[in-house]
Amino acid sequence: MFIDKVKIYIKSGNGGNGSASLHTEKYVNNGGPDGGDGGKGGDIIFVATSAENTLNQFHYQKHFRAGDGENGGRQRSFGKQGADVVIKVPVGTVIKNSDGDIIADMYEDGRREVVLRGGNGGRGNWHFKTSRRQSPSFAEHGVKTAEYEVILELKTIADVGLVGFPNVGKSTLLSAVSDAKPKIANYHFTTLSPNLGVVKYYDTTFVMADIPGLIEGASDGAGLGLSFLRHIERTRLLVHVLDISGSEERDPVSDFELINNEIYSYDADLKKLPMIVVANKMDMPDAEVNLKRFCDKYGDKYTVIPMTTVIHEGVDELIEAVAKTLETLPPAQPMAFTPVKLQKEADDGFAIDILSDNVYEVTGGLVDELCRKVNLDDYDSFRYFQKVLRDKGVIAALRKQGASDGSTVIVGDIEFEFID
Ligand SMILES: Nc1nc2c(ncn2[C@@H]2O[C@H](COP(=O)(O)OP(=O)(O)OP(=O)(O)O)[C@@H](O)[C@H]2O)c(=O)[nH]1
Ligand SMILES: [Mg+2]
Repeated sequence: MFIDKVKIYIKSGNGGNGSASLHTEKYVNNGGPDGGDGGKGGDIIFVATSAENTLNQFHYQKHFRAGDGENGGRQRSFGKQGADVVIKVPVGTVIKNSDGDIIADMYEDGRREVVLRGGNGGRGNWHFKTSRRQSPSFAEHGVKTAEYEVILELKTIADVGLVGFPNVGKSTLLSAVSDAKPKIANYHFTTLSPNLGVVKYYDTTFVMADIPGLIEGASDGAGLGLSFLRHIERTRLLVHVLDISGSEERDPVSDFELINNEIYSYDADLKKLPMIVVANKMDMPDAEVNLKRFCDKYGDKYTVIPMTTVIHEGVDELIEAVAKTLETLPPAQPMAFTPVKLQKEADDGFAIDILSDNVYEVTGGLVDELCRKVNLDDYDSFRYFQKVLRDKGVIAALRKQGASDGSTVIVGDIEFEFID
């Protein structure tokens, strides 16, 4: 199993409610409001790690919820913050919303992105004490957060991508040039996920990825095709491995064309990637003849390196050719994108709609905020609500739109009569 695209569900913690406690003590009458603030909910944080190579862990766990903030208590005791949840993803994971817009590109090891913020805690009642309102018996509710769906897509980041028909010796090559230990066997599709290896060349290193599963029709999803083509996008150079002996009664020249065709029909931009050709299995019959035929056709266009990978012949030449070409190329770049945010920024705007004769509805961020803050069954609270409407210019705007004594005004869930 190799998962490189997965949908998961994330939710930051709710904010705790503020407390509406009134201080009581023996022999003290009306000690005043002492309700503490609710705690902030936990965040959902993604961290990139090179310790992971796949998104397989998300096959088992798809739901992530950060802790809720605790409610505030008496004696100004503050609610505890909810615990954050840290989700580790392999380097190269792109996080998208359900519309496919990019939220974050987890491009380098250790990169940390707060994708969802926990809801703020509600303020306790002592915040609302004024000279005229000595004992407010209401407090704010904490912000309740929503659950979001996000798509994780792994696009392996490597300097070099190894491509080629199944069984030509890609994994053998990766193990010969690097510290990677991929599985090697004499059948097709031995490799089921991109393996990464670090290749040393004097005092520099580069990362090589074995991109498996390319066959005819891969760009339409045949074989293991499409999912692996995704991993080629973020390489700087391709090494195309051929079984130059044609040992499986395949023609290396037409296989070369076939695989290139799949790569370029997946993404025409990939034509810009430089390509070095490895003519592998030079120890086998017919290799020399085929190599000549290949070079007659493509020798001018590509650097061709003959190799017998099983006995490490040609390894140094290949490493040198790759390292020298990489030196001439710009470093790998993160994707260019404008990040989107999952959560809307808080806004305190409002709009007024005239629903019918003398019925006005106020909507917008201000209303959402207000409705979470006040408990409208409570007289004090309702007074506070009216005051905010007045202070924020809602009452004036209503008047301007034609509201007068007796008009019906709808704000969120409540309906009241306009009194000028
Ligand atoms: N004779 C010979 N056999 C080789 C050479 N290189 C690799 N092989 C053999 O070819 C077979 C396939 O090698 P792999 O490295 O697994 O090939 P692959 O391209 O990774 O194949 P898949 O992962 O299945 O797509 C194995 O049996 C290797 O031992 C070589 O230079 N000469
Ligand atoms: Mg392999």
